[in-house]
Amino acid sequence: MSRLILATRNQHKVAELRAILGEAGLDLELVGADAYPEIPDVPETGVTFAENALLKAHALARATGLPAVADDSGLCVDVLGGAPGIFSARWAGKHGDDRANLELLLAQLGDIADPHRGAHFACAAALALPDGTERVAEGRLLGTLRTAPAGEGGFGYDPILQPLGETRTCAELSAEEKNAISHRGKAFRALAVVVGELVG
Ligand code: ITT
Repeated sequence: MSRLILATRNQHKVAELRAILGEAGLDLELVGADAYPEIPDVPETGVTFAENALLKAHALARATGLPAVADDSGLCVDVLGGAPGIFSARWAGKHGDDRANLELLLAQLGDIADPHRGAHFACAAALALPDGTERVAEGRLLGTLRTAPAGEGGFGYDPILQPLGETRTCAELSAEEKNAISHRGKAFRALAVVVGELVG
C-alpha cells in the first residue's frame, strides 16, 4: 500500500483527511508528520495560503522521498481586505492563542454593522511528489461574523463565524456538519481526486 504523509502534527486533521481518502475509495496509508519527528517544521514564509501549503508539502516530500500533502487555512474578513488571512493563527501576537485572536478581531469590528460583517474561511491543500510535481486545491466556507462568540465545538474562529444559510455558528455544528461544508473539507475532497490520479 502506498504511504502518503500529511504535513501536520494535528491528529484531528489526519483523521479528517483519512476519512475523505477512504470515501474517495483510495487505499493509502496516511501518516502525520509526527511519524517523522527528525524532520523540522518548515517556516511559513509564503504570502498566500497556497504558497504556504506548497512550501510544507515540498519540504516533506523532499525529506522523506514520499508523496506529501499539506494545508494552510485562515479567516478572511471582507471589511479588513481579507485579513487576518495567513496571519489568522497569530493575529493577537502569539501563535495559536485562539481566544486572544478572536477577542482582538471582535474589538476591531466593534463598530461594523451586520450587513458589512461578511467573512470566509479559506483553505489551500497541496500535494507534492518527490520529483517536484505539485497540485493545489482550494476551498471556502462563506459566512458572516457574529458580535459575540457562541458554541463550544471546533476551534479558532468557529464561535464567531455563522455560515451562509445557517442560524448557528461553526462552533454549534457537529464535526460531521462542519466537515461537510468546511473550507478544509472542500479542499481535501478536491485534492483526494488528484491524489487518486497521481498516487493511488
Ligand atoms: P497546522 O499545525 O496544521 O499548521 P494550525 O492550527 O497552525 O495547524 P491552520 O493553517 O489550520 O493552522 O489554521 C490557521 C488558523 O486559522 C487557525 O489557528 C485558526 O485560527 C484559523 N482557522 C483555520 N481553519 C479554521 C476552522 O475550521 N475553524 C476556525 N478557525 C480556523
